[in-house]
Amino acid sequence: MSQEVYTQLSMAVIEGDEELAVSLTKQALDEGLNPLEVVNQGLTPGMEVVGDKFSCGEFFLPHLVMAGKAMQSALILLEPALKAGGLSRETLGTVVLGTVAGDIHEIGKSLVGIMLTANGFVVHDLGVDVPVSKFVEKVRETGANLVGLSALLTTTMGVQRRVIEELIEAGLRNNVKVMVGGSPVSAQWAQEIGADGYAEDATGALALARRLVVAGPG
Ligand code: B12
Repeated sequence: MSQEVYTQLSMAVIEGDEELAVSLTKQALDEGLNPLEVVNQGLTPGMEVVGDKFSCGEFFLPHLVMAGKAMQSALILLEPALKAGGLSRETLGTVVLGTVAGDIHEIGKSLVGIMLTANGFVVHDLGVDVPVSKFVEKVRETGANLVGLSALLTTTMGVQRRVIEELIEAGLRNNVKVMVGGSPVSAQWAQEIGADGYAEDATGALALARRLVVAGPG
């Protein structure tokens, strides 16, 4: 039965039908489905199709906007259940998170924030289109031990490198681990720019954050 709801949810995102995405998400929660599965098996596969259709010229910007709204509204509903499903009640670390300058993609970054918050991290989410200097200031202000940089565009990936350079310049790099993500980003890119790690999705981001914080500074 759950697979049917997931397929319908994917379709609702592909069609950019916010109302349907919201009502199906309510239904999924009422049926007691796992909220993370709703994200990973319903909403995200739909978004992948939207991206593919955009790449091949079948979809245009308004489709991305509508699909984005549908997924975001569904995520707002899922957020309390995702947070309640978290395991850790102790504070594991402090994270400064954001989508880098020039980039307004929000959904994946927010999902990473929800997963980290749910599992014991204090997250300072700076939002989207975040200037390099703002990441540095926030790390200094909060004494964060982790920075998460999201970039969804090949044209904004380079800003991740600039944040790392500015952290070095500010003398903060030895106190803070840097993790990077977003669809064009890879483990190889992370290594190339001197980040401490890369994760493909929000579950991976949580595992990585745990690993980096346990490893400690330096
Ligand atoms: C929805 C969407 C939009 C929406 C975003 C709405 C919103 N509020 O966020 C809007 C309409 C704003 C948009 C705009 C544009 N978009 Co757009 N967009 C997408 C789309 C279809 C889905 C992105 C998404 O939300 N996915 C769902 C989430 C859950 O997945 P995610 O973002 O990948 O995040 C996961 C992982 O990457 C990872 N992760 C993400 N961040 C981080 C951070 C850390 C630290 C870690 C560890 C992990 C991590 O975990 C997340 C959760 O699992 C993608 C397609 C794609 N395949 O990515 C295109 C895509 C990213 N967009 C694209 C483009 C070209 C654009 C525009 C330039 C279009 C235009 N002509 O204007 C503009 C750019 C605007 C800008 N300056 O930023 C291209 C980018 C091509 C490229 N390689 O550069 C893509 C790939 C589409 C395509 N196939 O061509 N877009």
